[in-house]
Amino acid sequence: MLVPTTHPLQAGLTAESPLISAYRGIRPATTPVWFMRQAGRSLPEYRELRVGTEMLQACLTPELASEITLQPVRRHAVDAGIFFSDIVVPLKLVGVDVSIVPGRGPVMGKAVRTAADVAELVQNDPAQLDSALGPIIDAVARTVAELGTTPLIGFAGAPFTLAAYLVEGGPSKDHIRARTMMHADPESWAALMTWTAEITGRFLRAQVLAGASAAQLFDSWAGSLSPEDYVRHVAPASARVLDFVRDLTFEASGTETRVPIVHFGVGTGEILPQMRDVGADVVGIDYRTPLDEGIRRLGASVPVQGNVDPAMLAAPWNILEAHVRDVHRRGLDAPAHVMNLGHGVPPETDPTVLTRVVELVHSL
Ligand code: 1CP
Repeated sequence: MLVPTTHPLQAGLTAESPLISAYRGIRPATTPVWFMRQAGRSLPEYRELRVGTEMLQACLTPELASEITLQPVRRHAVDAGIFFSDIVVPLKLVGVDVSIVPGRGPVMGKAVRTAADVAELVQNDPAQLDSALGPIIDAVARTVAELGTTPLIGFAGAPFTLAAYLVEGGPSKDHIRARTMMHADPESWAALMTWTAEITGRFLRAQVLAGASAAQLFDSWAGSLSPEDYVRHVAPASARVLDFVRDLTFEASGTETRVPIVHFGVGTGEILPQMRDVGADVVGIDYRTPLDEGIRRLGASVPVQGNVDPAMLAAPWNILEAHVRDVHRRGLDAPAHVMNLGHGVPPETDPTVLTRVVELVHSL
């Protein structure tokens, strides 16, 4: 499906940006950099805007979501915006009782624990999401109009990470109940994975159609899975999510291309090749795996993103600087490298440090 000419990739605005070039495996002159959770509590201008508005309400208010997405791009001069939203937004939009509790994260009104719970949930037709995505499409369209030549990254949560919240009822450490359902009731598990893929895939597709130049799939909690469980019980659903964006093609600089797909999870050093194999172009590596080691595990042929340790952001500058230089050096083993953190920006981070990291990376 060829999409309209106004898309930033098709308009020639973002196709040759450092970020999109790197995601395509072409090393740009300067290393692109952005930060997971760059929008959010580390920014005083974000905290100010959010006063009196609940998190999910902010996500569904296009002017707010757009402004919050733009704040870190203006302040830090990062190479990409990441759409301000949350992985549970599509669940909310199909009527799942979910809220985001400050300081905690997504909490469900009712956990999905039994076969009957799953059967009830999946009765909810994923196709009805399409008519509820208006605020997301509006927010993305406004944002890309402001971003110009800076690409916007759209994102979605992978089925396993979403199921970890649905089954546990909220944040959990080892996602034990979700991993038990996978083995104790594989049929319900498969039904839950399929339904979740349909929901989250639609959310991702809408962002790409509305103007996102890249797509990142967050399987944040996949690191709690063995490689065997990942491949058997999770990977097919993640691949299904990516089918929702794989068929969208853009004519950029005379060639037909699709949006690059990035796949990231925390503690996933043991399943990096499996995460690429679901159909990712770029693999995000968390801070636990040295970047060059991650690149080696991926066969040295895959562009990578990562992996500054978020804990270093609060260390003295000379220590942080040495660490960023070290990550940059290790990243030279890949065809291309996008600098990022190994996970999200801690809320207490001094934002001037992030700006300084961007300046450093661009100077390397
Ligand atoms: O009150 C607040 O300010 C809420 C904090 C917050 C924010 C700013 C939450 C709750 N979500 C978000 C935005 C968000 N969520 C973004 C926006 C853009 C950016 O990165 O700048 C993104 C990409 C997400 C995605 C997300 N939500 C993930 C995947 C990325 C990751 O960090 O691993 C996950 C796991 C969530 C769930 C979630 N939402 C919020 C929290 C605190 C959590 C994690 C809870 C837990 O530990 O289980």
